[in-house]
Amino acid sequence: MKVNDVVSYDVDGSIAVITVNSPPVNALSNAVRQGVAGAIQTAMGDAGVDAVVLICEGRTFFAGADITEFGKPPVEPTLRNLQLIVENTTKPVVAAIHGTALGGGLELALVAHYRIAVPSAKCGLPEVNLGLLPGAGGTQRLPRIVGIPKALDLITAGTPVSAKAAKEMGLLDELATEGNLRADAIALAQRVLDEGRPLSKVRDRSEKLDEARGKPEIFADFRKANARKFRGFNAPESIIRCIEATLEMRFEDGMTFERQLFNELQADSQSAAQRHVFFAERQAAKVDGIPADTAILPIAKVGVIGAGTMGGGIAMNFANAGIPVTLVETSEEALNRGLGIIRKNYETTASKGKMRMEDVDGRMALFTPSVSLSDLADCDLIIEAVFEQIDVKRDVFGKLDAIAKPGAILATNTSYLDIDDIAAATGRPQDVLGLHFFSPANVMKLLEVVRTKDSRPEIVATAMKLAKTIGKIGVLVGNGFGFVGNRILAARNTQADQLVLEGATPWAVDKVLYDFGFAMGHFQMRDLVGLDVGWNREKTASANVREILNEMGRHGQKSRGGYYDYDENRKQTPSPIAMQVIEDFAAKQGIARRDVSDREIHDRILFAMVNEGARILDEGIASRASDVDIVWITGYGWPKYRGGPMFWADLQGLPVVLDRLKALQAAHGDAFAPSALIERLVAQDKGFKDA
Ligand code: 3H9
Repeated sequence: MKVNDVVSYDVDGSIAVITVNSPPVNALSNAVRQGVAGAIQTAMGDAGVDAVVLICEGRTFFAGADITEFGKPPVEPTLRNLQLIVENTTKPVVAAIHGTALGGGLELALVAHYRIAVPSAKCGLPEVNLGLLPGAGGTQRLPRIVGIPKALDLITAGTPVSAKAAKEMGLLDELATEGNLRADAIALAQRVLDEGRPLSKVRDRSEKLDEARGKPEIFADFRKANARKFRGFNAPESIIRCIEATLEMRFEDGMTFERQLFNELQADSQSAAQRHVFFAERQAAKVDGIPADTAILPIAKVGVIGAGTMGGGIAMNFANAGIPVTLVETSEEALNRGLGIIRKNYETTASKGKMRMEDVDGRMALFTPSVSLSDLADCDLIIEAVFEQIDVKRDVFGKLDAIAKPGAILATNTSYLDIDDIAAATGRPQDVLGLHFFSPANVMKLLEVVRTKDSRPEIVATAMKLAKTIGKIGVLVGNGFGFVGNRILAARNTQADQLVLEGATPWAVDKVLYDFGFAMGHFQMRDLVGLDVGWNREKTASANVREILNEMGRHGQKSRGGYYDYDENRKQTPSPIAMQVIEDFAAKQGIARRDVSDREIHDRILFAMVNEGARILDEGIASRASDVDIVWITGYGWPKYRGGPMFWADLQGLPVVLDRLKALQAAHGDAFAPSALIERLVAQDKGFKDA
């Protein structure tokens, strides 16, 4: 029997089965909550029903509250009221879980009297990733069922656990046979009835809480151990306070406290930013202008040219996804060095318990080393990661044109060069695109997929799909200097360099960015990456501070000196030598140094980035403002809780941004000339979100 469009009800023996089918992820929308509440009422009024199974169809159990309904007026029954209905039934309710029971979905399962899941299922409270805390009793019930230490880990990390782990920690009562969930859940409900088991309510349990009583150090230690990870984020501290409340308050008061802190987080700009990022990530995967039925090309074998840091890291991504890789270098020696580093990376991963040591050989077996480009003839995708120089790249592509099989995708990992120019070295520019990985390429999530004027839709669609296969967030960008990420970085570079010449110290610049929420400052990042990246030993001419530092052998962390000095443990201190170089260079340029305020550093750097992002958008190099945000969050450490540069600008209000840019232009020149897009949006009373 259909209760409404998304919920149905049927009876098997004396067990009622409530089935929810609300694609794509059975989020607990108004319709789902109303349907489930109606079905529970039907079961309670049905004299032939003794117990209830709550189960979902499609790919998953409830994936949580419906995020799209946040901020809208509540519709009854709210999730909490639905929970009261379920928890207080007079007939036992069994939650039957497959896929992922997440957030409000798991919180709903926690008010069922028993929980069963298939082994492939996962359970988690990921609200922290949205800048929230579980607001439907998760912070109060989870500690009562798994204990305080595990609840702290689970809720502040937000990472789901496997059904097996969930069973071991007491979150689940039983594991079902894969593919047999409905029948196993009905059987469990029947056993509960036959054995006269009680209507077990998690809220009434206290034994796991008792284990933690009198140990306040649990919370202090946890805060200390995670201080770095939680820095800047509001949600983790609110979560910890709610879990502390389980020891200090009665259940009902704990629920009120949780609600209060949830509401505070929900109203906060951090959560708005993190929810924006959630949808922006998914939006980035969608390619406008390419029909949904565009053929995805099979990628069964990949070739990577260059086994240096970048090439090796790129190659690992494919091996990690089980795709064989032919790795080409110019000499056996370079090849062996590259493969040695790859092996060492895997061994380190294994020693941390993140893969099995016995799997390292298997992973390595996916690599075919070669010193001949002709061995790439059978590859479906070939990625070039050689020296960043146009003639070198063109030469490689010219050779590939003669070797690669027809239809193979030819990709370059260039960071700045013109890919149309590279493609023109082949007779098949329609098969060429950019795959811009970020260092370390096996770790960083971002992949800029660069479409040229000729790239055919099939290779673009395939590259975007492939990004997901290898665990990356693919963002489609246009072919222009620095694409999206590095072009905005260039705008930041210009301002940061200029600021230190005018009077700021590199550490003052770094502190402003660190306090804004970046994991590290601008000059710290340069030192880490290496000042010599892109530096030309032959052509260097003391033309800027960076060149001079390089000429002095100060290449950054690896040479124990750059803008900072580093001790043997890579601990940094501001370098008086670098400072002297800056002052001397400023004098040579005739720049009179002055006091530069933190506000000036903040505004010049961040508004220059926003302005560049707007230009990129206006030129069509990025197709959505949210894509720019994703690039900077996943590739350059823009703090997630600030939603990316374009979201951040919208939050300030574009009229404010425009005024500030005009003031900066008057004081510091045309680098701040407002982008035409910002002028247009302000005139139309719109934000980047509407662009
Ligand atoms: C919460 O529960 C608060 C409560 O504690 C308190 C309340 C009082 N709502 O990721 P996918 C959409 S907070 C609305 O590509 P996958 C998503 O946008 C919530 N929509 O699939 C996408 O739409 P489209 C806590 C949602 O298979 C489509 O579903 N829960 C929601 O790779 C497919 O998504 C979470 O944070 C939602 N809750 O991964 C879980 N979830 O096709 C968030 C997804 O139009 N969700 N959509 O682009 C996930 O982690 C993943 O979606 C999931 C599936 C693992 C479930």
